[in-house]
Amino acid sequence: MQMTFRWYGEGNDKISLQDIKQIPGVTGIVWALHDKMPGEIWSEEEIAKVKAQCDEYGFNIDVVESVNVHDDIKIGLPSRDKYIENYIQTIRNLAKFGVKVICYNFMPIFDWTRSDLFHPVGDGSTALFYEKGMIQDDYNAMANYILEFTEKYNMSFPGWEPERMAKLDELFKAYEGVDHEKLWANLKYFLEKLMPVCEETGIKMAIHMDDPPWDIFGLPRLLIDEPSIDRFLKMVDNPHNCLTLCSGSLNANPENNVASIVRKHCDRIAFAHVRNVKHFPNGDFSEASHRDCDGDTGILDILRAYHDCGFDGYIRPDHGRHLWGEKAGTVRPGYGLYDRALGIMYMLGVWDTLEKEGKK
Ligand SMILES: [Mn+2]
Repeated sequence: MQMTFRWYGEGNDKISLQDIKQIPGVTGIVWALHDKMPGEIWSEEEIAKVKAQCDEYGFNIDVVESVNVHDDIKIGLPSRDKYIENYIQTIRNLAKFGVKVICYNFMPIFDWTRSDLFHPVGDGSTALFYEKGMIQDDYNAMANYILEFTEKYNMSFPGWEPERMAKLDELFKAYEGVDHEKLWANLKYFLEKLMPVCEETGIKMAIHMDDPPWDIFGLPRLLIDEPSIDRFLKMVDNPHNCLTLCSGSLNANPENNVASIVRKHCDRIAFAHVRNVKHFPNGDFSEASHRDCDGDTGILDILRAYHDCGFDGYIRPDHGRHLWGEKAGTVRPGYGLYDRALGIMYMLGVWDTLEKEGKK
């Protein structure tokens, strides 16, 4: 496996490449052009700039997270073909700079969804939190909470572009009639158009799991469990149609066994997100440290599964807690420096042990 670290870019992330360089074992930066709206072409000049910044520290830019998919593609409007053309051009441009994996998601309207971004864990740290009772019928309350946060701290979150969020009611109207089957069909249409250029450039499209893995606010969600992953891979059965297997997203539903999905589909996992989740009896959940016993995700089983399968794809710690003075305004929610660095050391500790044991 190849260890990576997500970075939001110069001027958009308080963490520097110099900081990341000091975490042992990181070879690649997971990056994106975060000022791009879904549907816009990423130009060669813009990509070259990030490549030069990462080159300076000896990091590869093999993995992009994310090239966001325009709503018209998810809704299946006639205008989708134009946006798919743009997406294909972006794939070609990225391939010229050595990019190998594109992580994306196909969630309608909202990206990951939480009710509290800085919830006390109990030891002085904070973490992302999902209160089930708060994410039911009223999408405006949840959206306002996130948008007030991003405005107050002058931050933007991927998938939460203020331009899109300003038109929430309109967006919900546009998605009327897009049920699960329609959304599956639109995803298939999108991927089938992309596969020839993926074959030509070698780029793998790696869909991220839906987070949380169930319908919210009446919007359908597709990548939610093992049967839906089976369906997705079979629907477009091409080695360039891959997964970003996100352990934390899937395990928000405690019925999901992530390690068993790894064993079943390891050859189609291009990118692994490792995140730990702690469940509460009422259905709420909190994100937790990467240490196995701090959550319910089965981090050790998952790492062992990847190791047993000889996984040689990309991996990264996913969301971490906010530690040691990291708080709202100083850190991107879930993307502080310290807990993700600790997560890497934990994962490498497990991995190195498995490697050593395997050689005995
Ligand atoms: Mn993830």
